[in-house]
Amino acid sequence: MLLTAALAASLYVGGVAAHGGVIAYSIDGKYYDGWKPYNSASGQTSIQRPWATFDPILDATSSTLACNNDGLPGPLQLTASPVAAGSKVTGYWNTWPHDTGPVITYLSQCPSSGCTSVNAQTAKWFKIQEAGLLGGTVEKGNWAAGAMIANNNSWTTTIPSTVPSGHYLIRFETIALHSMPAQFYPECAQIEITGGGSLAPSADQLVTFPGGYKASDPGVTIDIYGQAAKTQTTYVIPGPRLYGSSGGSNPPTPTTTTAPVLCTPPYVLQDSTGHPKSTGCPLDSGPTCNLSAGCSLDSTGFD
Ligand SMILES: *[C@@H]1O[C@H](CO)[C@@H](O)[C@H](O)[C@H]1NC(C)=O
Ligand SMILES: *[C@@H]1O[C@H](CO)[C@@H](O)[C@H](O)[C@H]1NC(C)=O
Ligand SMILES: [Cu+2]
Repeated sequence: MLLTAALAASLYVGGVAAHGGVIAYSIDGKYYDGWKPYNSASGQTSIQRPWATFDPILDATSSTLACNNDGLPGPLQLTASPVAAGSKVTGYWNTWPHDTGPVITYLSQCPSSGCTSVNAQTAKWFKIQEAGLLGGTVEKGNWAAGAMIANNNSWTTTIPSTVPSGHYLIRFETIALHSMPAQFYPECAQIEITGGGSLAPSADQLVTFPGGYKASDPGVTIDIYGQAAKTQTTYVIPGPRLYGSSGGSNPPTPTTTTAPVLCTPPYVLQDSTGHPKSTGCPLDSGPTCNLSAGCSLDSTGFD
């Protein structure tokens, strides 16, 4: 009986090994175990919000996109505290199989009573770090997810020293682009930031999940095996403009410039942060839109 159970368990783990998520954190050198999706929920204590399965989310507008399924507070939910503003927070993934795609980190501020009462699906998130295509072409280049794998399946984000002190959810996400539709892997943890600054995110830097991404976002629809991917050297990371991108502590991600492209309605040209470009994209004239050059299907632009 025991042998059978052990064998079944090992087969099961093998079956889910192609996916996963953030399984642990370290914050300023202190290590925190994550939630264990395949263990009983009973008695589990973690700073991480519970999640149920290693499977990816395949819909950019899924109700579970904020903190995975179900992302509700655990019965014995913990919060990492204090986390000094400016701290380095590392997320550790299981042995990660998907080396094509971005890695993105968000924060969401909770009330002063803490995050445990907060429904992640209605929380407002801002992006504190993002990395996508680091070099080369979409088809064969180096992606942030590959760098994460190379770095012990881990990704380190610095809490901006400018964010106001308080309770936050921190959301690490990688999006795998090796198959279509794109695969979303978000997990969240609760932290309390101390010694922060006074730069609140602006309204255009805040999104909800679902809401922050669209199925039609170029960073979601991208075909890494298509003809355009052979020469394309840019990737539009989905989501809002980076927090503090005009003066925060995180240096802005280097942007690569592309030649102006004219887009016809209902297409608009987006910049590298997914916002409509204010110039170079007349809505009432121009040739057929070149989707591979960064045009998006949303005539109203982001938001
Ligand atoms: C690599 O990651 C594991 C967690 O998956 C962690 O326990 C270990 O300390 C890390 N190794 C280094 C050298 O950071
Ligand atoms: C579309 O844009 C891509 C990237 O800028 C470019 O390589 C390609 O030649 C363009 N295609 C057309 C038909 O203009
Ligand atoms: Cu997978």
